[in-house]
Amino acid sequence: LREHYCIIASNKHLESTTMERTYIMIKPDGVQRGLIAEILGRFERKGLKLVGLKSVVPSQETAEAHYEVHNERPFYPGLIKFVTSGPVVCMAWSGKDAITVARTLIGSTNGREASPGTIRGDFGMDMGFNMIHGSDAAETAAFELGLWFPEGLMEWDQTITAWVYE
Ligand code: D4T
Repeated sequence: LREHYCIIASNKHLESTTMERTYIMIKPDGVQRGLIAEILGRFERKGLKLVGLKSVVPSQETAEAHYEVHNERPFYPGLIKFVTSGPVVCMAWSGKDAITVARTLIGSTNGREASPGTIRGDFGMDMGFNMIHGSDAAETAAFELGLWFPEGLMEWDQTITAWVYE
């Protein structure tokens, strides 16, 4: 029993070191197309924990900061115009390897190439209207969560966690 307990204790320790938070955003096309519940439900059913949720019309400044890495690219002006054109849904999800898990749920950038079963693969047909954003690395997740949720995120215990992670 003692040995078993130690394994559980050490697994828990290991898991806590890989817990991540990621910034996910349903873009204006996803909102306009009525896909909020469909998209949010996929993250929820997967077992990720919701630690931030709101809807805003992004300001020019926030959109430019978010996409700063692309500011030399030809599609940048159109991208900023698009993302500031109406409401987006800002979400923060937490879980083990949450950044990669979310990117897998989302699928490749271009919906025509994204695998069926992914959000973009199931609902998207183009690059510019790809419905959703997900942080691509730990550093970008930290930056984006701070940018979109300056008020901070929710801390709460989700009772299903014991049935999601072994
Ligand atoms: P995001 O960042 O929105 O999760 O998408 P990706 O990580 O899958 O793709 P990205 O950073 O390369 O592109 C950001 C954003 O710009 C749009 N885009 C991209 C575009 O309109 N035309 C293009 O040629 C590219 C490469 C789509 C997503």
